[in-house]
Amino acid sequence: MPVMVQEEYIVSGEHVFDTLTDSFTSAIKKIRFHDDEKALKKALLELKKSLLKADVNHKVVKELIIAVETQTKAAGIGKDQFLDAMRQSLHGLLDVKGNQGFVFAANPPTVILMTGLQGSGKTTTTGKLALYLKQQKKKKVLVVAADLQRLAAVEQLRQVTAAIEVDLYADDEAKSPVEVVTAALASAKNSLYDVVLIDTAGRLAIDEELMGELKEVREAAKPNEIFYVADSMTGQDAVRTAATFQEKIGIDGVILSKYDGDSKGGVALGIASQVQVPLRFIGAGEKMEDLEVFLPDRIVNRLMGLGDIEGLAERTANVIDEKQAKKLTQKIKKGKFNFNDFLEQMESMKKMGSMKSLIGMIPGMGDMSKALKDLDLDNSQEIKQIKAMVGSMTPKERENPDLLNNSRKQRIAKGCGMEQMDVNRVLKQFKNAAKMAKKFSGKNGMKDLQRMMGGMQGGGMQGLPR
Ligand SMILES: Nc1nc2c(ncn2[C@@H]2O[C@H](COP(=O)(O)OP(=O)(O)OP(=O)(O)O)[C@@H](O)[C@H]2O)c(=O)[nH]1
Ligand SMILES: [Mg+2]
Repeated sequence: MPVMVQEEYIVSGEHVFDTLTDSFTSAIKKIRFHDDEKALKKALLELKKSLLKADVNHKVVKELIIAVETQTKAAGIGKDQFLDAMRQSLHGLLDVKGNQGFVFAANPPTVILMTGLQGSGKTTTTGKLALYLKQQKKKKVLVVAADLQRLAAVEQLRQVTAAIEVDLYADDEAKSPVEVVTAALASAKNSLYDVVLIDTAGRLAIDEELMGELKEVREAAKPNEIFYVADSMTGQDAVRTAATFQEKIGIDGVILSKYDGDSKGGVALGIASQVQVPLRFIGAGEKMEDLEVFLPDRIVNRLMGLGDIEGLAERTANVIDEKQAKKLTQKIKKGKFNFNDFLEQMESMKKMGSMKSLIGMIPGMGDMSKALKDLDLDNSQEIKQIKAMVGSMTPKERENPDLLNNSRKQRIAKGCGMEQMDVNRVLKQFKNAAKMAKKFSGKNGMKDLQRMMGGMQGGGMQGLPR
């Protein structure tokens, strides 16, 4: 019996595992019939190629392919069996013994040593982690500037921590990182900090002298955990250096930075399976908000194109104000969504970090995220035009789009340097969007969205498709 391959089932989850997810699509499309050994072989070959292209280590690829083949055959060849086998094999690779996310020590402060090669993203990630702990976990965080190697390092950290309003311990006179760390910890205990994050100096390559320094800092700080920040753009090199750090000083978790770049998905699989240290967070952007907890389940789901509710929830929770969202729904219902609301929405979207990674997490929206890949809220032509138009409106016109008659439109067009025709077009689009929104504000539309946004604040997921 033919097995139909539903295209929409395999959405390409842009974001983290672009290449890998594409590989699923092409591989699975090739399996059309039960017991079609040839189709399975082709699918496996395709998968193998894509995994290698995604920079997954060849030994890991081999293991994965054998596991998928054996399991698919045992269950009877078919699309679903293939997907199940894939899911389980990926889990097998990503599930590593150890802590997940951030783990607090029984007796505060929880001390974390941030390590990694030069330029891997330690300082940026330290800031991101501090913001995460402050916003999502409501913790009092102290960041320690223990990089005395690079001249501007302390100043960089000063700017990072100032921007997110987190305390910094720095001492420009200090002679050694050990001195800074010792004093910082004493002060952290006195001032009852929950978490201390220590940013250390980078290493160009694994070098004995700096490794020695790191060991001294480790002795002085007695950290609860050592995090290794790996630049995912460096592919297999990241896996190798992580393994060396693990061997020389011992690491408890890996944070993958720069996952938004051209990094290939394989590095996550490589670190988990080859270094056997759990991935804890993923940094996917230069903004301080661009940090996500790494959960194997979440990544596997995203790989399989099922979306990522938890990741979405985490990001939206600190941006969307429930009351504000309710007010907005009311307005939309009454057809009163105006230009001020529009501008407000744009601002809160920007706060969420990059739109594309957010969209990719919504179930079934993976494909959309590809289309939106280049949508840049600051530089989109459309949004620029609307903003320019709104800038030329009087406060009354902003409140009430219906006021806009011909002569007002003419004035606005002049004010923002657009043709009246364009003003008409943009206005029409805006009205259509408001109409659509009104439609969705019915029983099952906006309400679900609202519940989704609201429910996320308390971490609840009521009413959401799983
Ligand atoms: N796109 C992107 N850029 C990042 C990310 N994380 C860090 N960066 C950038 O990478 C560069 C280096 O980051 P740093 O945080 O200074 O790296 P570091 O490891 O502290 O560097 P050293 O202190 O010199 O060892 C900066 O330009 C960051 O903005 C990320 O997740 N995405
Ligand atoms: Mg640094």
